[in-house]
Amino acid sequence: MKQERSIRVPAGIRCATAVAHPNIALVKYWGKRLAATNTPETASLSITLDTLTTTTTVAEKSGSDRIVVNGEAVRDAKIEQFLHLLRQNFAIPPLLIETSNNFPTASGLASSASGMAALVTAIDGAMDLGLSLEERSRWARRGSASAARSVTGGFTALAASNGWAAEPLLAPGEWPLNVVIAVTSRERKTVGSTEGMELSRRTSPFYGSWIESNARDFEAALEVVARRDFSALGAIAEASCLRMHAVMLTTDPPLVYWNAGTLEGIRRVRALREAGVGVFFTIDAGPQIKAVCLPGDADKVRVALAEMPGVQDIHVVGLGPGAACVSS
Ligand code: 2P0
Repeated sequence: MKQERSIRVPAGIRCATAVAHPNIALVKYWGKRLAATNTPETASLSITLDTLTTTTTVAEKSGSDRIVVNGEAVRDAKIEQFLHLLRQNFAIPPLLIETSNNFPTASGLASSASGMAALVTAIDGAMDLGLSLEERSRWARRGSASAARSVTGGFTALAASNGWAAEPLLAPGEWPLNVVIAVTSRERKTVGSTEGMELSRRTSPFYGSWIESNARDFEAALEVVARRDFSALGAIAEASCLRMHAVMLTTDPPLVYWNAGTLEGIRRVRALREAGVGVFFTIDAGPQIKAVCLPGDADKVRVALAEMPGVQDIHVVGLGPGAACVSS
């Protein structure tokens, strides 16, 4: 599908626009085995969402790179380092990069995942790098490990067994679920994930047992996704989420990403489940509650979370596709 670009590009200039969606890990990644290559310590399993979108246009230009995020020219160390890395491997000219999110940036809604996935995909399209899906995922991982998973759609695994490239498990339509996201704060987080997970690795007394439990959770999750067992997946996902937050809370200095709305969201999801609703929660490096549910229950979950004090926004989303170029 061709889309209008928000920037005007003269004819003959190499350019592409890509769209990517955030993903939510049900078995979490928190910690790096090798920071130099951004190789995770823990395998992860995620679902890619649909209507939350990052749109990124890349065009060659003269002079130096220019990065525009949500309409504002910025210096972005993560993107700049990533471009430096790519240029060690490919001939890439100075670029105009214009990226925008239709959801809050850097507040625990996985904007770095969709951002890096869209960026790699747009650069691949504009510069004709000819990357395979696996190569694109591996490059996205070098920029931000969770981004490797947004290159693919639906249910995705990211593990050493596939050389730390994302592996699609189920297409979005093969097990349609909904995610109700209650935004309890729009503020940018004070400690980013990269810094936070390194602090955890160095200081949390729970870090070793986190790595061990993650390996078990990942294997079990692969099996329950294959047989589409919703309640078993929920039990694994909630345990993985809470163990990751136990590591965060026992980091020095402590990483407390939750607020009062986050705790109330956990309470409400558990109450809904006791009342027979098919739902489980997960929470990332931010205060937002993500309630994964069966599509027939999405409305009940939305109402229960929307009524919570302090909720600023509610998104009800389905599972979506991997990153793709929409024009080049
Ligand atoms: C995840 N998170 O699995 C976990 C859960 C946040 C909590 O992946 O350093 O932005 O760029 O590889 O990918 C966020 O970490 O970190 C993340 P880097 P990233 O979704």
